[in-house]
Amino acid sequence: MEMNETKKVVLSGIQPSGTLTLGNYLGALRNWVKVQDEYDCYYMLADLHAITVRQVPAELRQNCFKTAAIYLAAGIDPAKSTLFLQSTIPAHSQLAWVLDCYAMMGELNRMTQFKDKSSRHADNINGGLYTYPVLMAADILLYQADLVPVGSDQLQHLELTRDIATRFNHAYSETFKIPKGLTTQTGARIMSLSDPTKKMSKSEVGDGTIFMLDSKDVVIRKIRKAVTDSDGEVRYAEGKHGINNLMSIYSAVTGKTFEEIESEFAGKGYGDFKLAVGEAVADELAVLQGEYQRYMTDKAYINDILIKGAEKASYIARKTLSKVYRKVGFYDPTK
Ligand code: ATP
Ligand code: LTN
Repeated sequence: MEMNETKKVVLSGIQPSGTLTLGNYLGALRNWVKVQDEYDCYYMLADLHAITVRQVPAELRQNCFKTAAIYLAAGIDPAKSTLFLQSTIPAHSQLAWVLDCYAMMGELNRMTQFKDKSSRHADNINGGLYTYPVLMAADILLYQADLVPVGSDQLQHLELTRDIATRFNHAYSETFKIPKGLTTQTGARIMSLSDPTKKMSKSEVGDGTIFMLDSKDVVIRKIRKAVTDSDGEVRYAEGKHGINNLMSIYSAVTGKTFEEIESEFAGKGYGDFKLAVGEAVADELAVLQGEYQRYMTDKAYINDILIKGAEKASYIARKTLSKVYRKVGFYDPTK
């Protein structure tokens, strides 16, 4: 038996719908890197999901490549983890269709991301946006994933995935592993710097989002401008959304607890604190940005990783899909 067969399986993805943010990094990517040694990891670029919102084709293509370079620069090691583009494996779309027939309208109606995205893209409330979580369920269930490292905004989709899988298993027989989410204590939900009651997101325009490729100056400027309160004390407390968010960021990056941060900045103002947060974030990103530039010059290397990753992933995906096709009763004329 190969070592991998005994390891738990991890699967996750990020939409290549723009430049990745500090939220994507602290909520997801950084944790993907941490679990690579322990688990058999599959990390995809969720390009099928990305087209639920209008994309400029040339930009989407470029963002797919750039996001792959960011994965590698952040420390995803292709010798340990399998990297691939979702659209290169037809089984994702195929299983999604089957699972659509096991997902209830009432369940999909409750998804907060759908409600949020429909209000932000009122001119394009398409069917893909609605069935988005079912495609995500297909991504996860195809690989019989045990664990799914995501930010807390995705936990509702994960709960739906578990419900669909359980329903299918009960209707037929044990087919899918029931996955669990993997979130961290700090960093699971980074808020926008300009409106700390909203999630920081790739698609936000303005200075509320820190992008992983922002220069040190830009990072420091954005954090200096971050919305806070007039209390003036660096402490974690209900209602202090801006400061709580900066403390979470600082804690996630430095590993310091909230108590340690409070005593470090006791008697100091928000200005000093913001500068420290800005420097810590910029320093963490700087290392990765250097690596990113290096990978961006090596197209052949990245393409090769994505091709090899898809070969490995599709073998497993096809195995689950054919099991599902058999269980639902599709006739196979080759057998
Ligand atoms: P978009 O704005 O294009 O909808 P997004 O920035 O919300 O995108 P996704 O591709 O939807 O990013 O998310 C990828 C991963 O990053 C998911 O695991 C998600 O939970 C995590 N994530 C996204 N934003 C944050 C955030 N602000 N804090 C923590 N984790 C986040
Ligand atoms: N919907 C996720 C991206 C995503 C994903 C997945 C995450 C697509 N497929 C499978 C984990 C597992 C998001 O973050 N918006």
